[in-house]
Amino acid sequence: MQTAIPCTLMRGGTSKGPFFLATDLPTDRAARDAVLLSAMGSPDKRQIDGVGGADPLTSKVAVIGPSTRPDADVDYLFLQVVVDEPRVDDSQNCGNMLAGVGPFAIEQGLVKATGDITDVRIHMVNTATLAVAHVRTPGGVVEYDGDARIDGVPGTAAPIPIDFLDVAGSSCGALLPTGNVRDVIDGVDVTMIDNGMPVVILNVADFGITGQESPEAIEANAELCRRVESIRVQCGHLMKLGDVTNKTVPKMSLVCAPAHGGAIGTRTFIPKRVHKAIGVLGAVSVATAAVLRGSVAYDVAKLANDSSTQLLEVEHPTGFFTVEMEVEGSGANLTIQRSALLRTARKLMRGEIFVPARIWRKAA
Ligand code: NQM
Repeated sequence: MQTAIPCTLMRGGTSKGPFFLATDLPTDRAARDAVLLSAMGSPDKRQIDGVGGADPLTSKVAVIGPSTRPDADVDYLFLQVVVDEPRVDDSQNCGNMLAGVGPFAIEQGLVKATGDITDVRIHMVNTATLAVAHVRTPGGVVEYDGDARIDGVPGTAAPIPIDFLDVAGSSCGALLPTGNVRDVIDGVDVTMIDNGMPVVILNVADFGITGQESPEAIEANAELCRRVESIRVQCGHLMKLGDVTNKTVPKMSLVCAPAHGGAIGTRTFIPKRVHKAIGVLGAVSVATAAVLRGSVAYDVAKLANDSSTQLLEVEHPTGFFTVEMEVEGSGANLTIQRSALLRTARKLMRGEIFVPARIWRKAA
């Protein structure tokens, strides 16, 4: 016997995974996690007995419900289902899956379409922060087709611009969790920053690479990975994230001067595997560090100007990620007025996921 759970499989930005209504999952956390592990096929590096895609970027789940906050339309809880461990992690947000939240919420009747563009105010539960997604809804119906292109996704789709309203210090309590623009860990200069995602910025030169290597080549460099992880665990405490040995934050972004006409080059550990591109909020944090005078990123970044509004192209292994930033002040006194970016999403499948009834019964 198996239990059927309604769900919609969506691509959100450069990620993919099932979207559930909160009411369709067990309310108890351990029970919910057991159901999701079974649905995705974890732990197993191939996730052969589930719908997970055997990669951190395709082993993601979004849980959506009516907002528990008066200033938002819906709640969005992001869950990272660890591919090869029996673990579901809610310690980070995901700005890619976020792109699917507006369309899903409208199609599920949680938000009413209003005119050609429907603004969906999203309470991102993981970080208690707000985003506004602008979803195309001509004739009251979500439009997926369009001419927006994002690196890492073939073809084009309808644009979903997203504004982040208050993400500075989302997980660490402050944009600069240590109060410093720069610290030294294991003899290496680092910038610890959280503008939507806790990220530790490192200079590639301190690790003997150029920053143009493939993710696979970097992952194969065992000594580099060991050094990065040692710094990460120490930074976790300093960033007020506690023991991060088993957490997916902070991310570790090794930065270099741009090589393809952008503002800064990156190779980002998320945190054990190297991202094939860069996470959305990870890119926002890196872009913020790039305009932060005195930071490790500022050292290598090439900014078009020093105005308070910047369009920054963050280079990554498969292209560019464009972040729009509006800032005030500088150095440790920098404040963020606005961060915005463009994503696309696509509904791929709607139906039911089946989990063994014994798992659901244990959950119920
Ligand atoms: O940073 C990968 C991704 C992400 C997260 C990761 C994300 C973000 O590419 O907001 O989108 O950093 O684990 O989906």
